[in-house]
Amino acid sequence: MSAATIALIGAPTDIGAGHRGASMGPEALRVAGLAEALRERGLQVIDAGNLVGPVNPWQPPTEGYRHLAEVVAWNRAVMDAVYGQLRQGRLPILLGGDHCLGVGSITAVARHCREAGKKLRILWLDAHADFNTSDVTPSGNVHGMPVACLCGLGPQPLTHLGGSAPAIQPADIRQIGIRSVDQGEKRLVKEYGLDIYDMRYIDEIGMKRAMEEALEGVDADTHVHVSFDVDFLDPAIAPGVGTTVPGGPNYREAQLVMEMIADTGRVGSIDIVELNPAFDEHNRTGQLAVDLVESLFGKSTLMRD
Ligand code: HAR
Ligand code: MN
Ligand code: MN
Ligand code: MN
Repeated sequence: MSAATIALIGAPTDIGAGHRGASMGPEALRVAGLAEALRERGLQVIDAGNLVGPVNPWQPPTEGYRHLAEVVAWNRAVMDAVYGQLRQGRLPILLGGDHCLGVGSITAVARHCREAGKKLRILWLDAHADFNTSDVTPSGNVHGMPVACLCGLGPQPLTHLGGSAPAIQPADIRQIGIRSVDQGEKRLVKEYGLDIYDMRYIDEIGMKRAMEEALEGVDADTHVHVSFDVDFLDPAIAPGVGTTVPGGPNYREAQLVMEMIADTGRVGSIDIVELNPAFDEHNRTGQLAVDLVESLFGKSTLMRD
């Protein structure tokens, strides 16, 4: 387990989402005791507070995007903050906010990996592939587009957020828990060759084997980034998201995912996104997210070492 100090970075916005309320995610995670739970595990945690950015103007799409200028502003702030923490040797946890922020977060992580000579493995835990473009998006919501943007497909200010594009290669990423992909998006993920462990595959081979495959090749030179979209979880256990999709991982499957990632000892950065307290029940989804992130840092039922 990495002994790096953890830095919590709040990004209170729903600028890329189709429902309001993910802007309350950072505070819900704090109220659920994220920092305290990690400290209890013996980890050093600093809370860097919240980033600031434009308010949500709640406008319809223009040229295929909703709020593109505001999305770019938030992502710049996220990229700078995440990169700043990585540079200081800390392990950033981005508290979203909606998943459009994955562009800024992962652009920063990719730069850090290039500079440190590390391989990057992104584990994208989500119900959605988030590989839409302005041509195929059914909504214009940029939270459905971050993986495409990171792979160089999207509006120039997002694809080139870090200066050059693409920020990552499709081979850097494994998507787990996927069960909602739009028509045009399906064509694109095939074309780009994304490695997707969808729910059908998980049903057939089981979560253990799926995760073994998703983690294959992770070694001492790998920086693992976990982009945890809370809608990854089955809505029966995690109602507090804007875009629930039935048929997600249950409690034990989700724990196993986190435990197996923890076992690599290579987690270097995390996003917790799409938590939406406006849809939650007494912050139970926030508490579950904290519980799962504890497992990502090695909490498990029994001592295994
Ligand atoms: N695929 C749909 C769209 O692009 C819904 C995307 C929802 N995305 C998230 N993040 N909640 O994964 O509009
Ligand atoms: Mn997502
Ligand atoms: Mn999602
Ligand atoms: Mn690192």
